[in-house]
Amino acid sequence: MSKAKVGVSMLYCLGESFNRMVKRLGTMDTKYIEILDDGTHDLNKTRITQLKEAAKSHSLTYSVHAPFADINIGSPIKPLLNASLKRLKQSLNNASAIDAKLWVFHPAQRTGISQFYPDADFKYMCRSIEQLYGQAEELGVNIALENLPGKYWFLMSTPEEFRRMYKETNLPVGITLDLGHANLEGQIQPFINELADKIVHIHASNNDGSDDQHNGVDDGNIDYVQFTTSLKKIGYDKTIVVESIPNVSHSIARLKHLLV
Ligand SMILES: [Mn+2]
Repeated sequence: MSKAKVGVSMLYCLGESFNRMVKRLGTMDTKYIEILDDGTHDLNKTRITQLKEAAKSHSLTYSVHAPFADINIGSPIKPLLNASLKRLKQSLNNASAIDAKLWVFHPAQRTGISQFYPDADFKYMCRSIEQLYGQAEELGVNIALENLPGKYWFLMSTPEEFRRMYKETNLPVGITLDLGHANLEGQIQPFINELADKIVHIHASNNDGSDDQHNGVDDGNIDYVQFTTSLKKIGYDKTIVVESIPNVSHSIARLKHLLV
């Protein structure tokens, strides 16, 4: 029986040097690695070569998390929107260069002036998704949009918003279900119930429901016993990546255990 593949995001070591992160790759308790193309770990030619070598020596399968710091695919400010798209397209090229199986990106964030232009951010976001999807298709990279919490001003916190995006773009963009984000909105079960066939990737961490704390999977009010049971029920056989900051190896072991 095919089952979910447990991976890990290298987000937790973003504060270290890129070279130190690369050295860790062969020592993780999984071959499914999510590389964060952001901050001081932004990818370039040299780093792409390093990652390809690591993948070859350790038989790693990569996904890439797009940059998200100061990026907004729904910005109403044209030059800033263009700057976001330029950086994201570069990241798509990077994902293709390291043979990443998936590229994960964040939705639009409302701004201080959004209230004056009702719905504009959603529409800009849909146009941006079309552009990114077009380039991803040319490169042969799969892309998946992540749910983010509404409480931090992001769009796409509910299944309804994903359905609307599908209606407006008519594109088969996948969903990365971030459990920490969904927990802040009480939306874990709704996503599983309503959009199971669209979920191609999962981010796993835990929190107490008040903030996106990125705790290890046992530290918070997300019930991972219940969640992994429902994953098995829907026959989920794709990746579930630990995106906690502390307790990374414990979280990997725990998920592997629960998903047996
Ligand atoms: Mn995430």
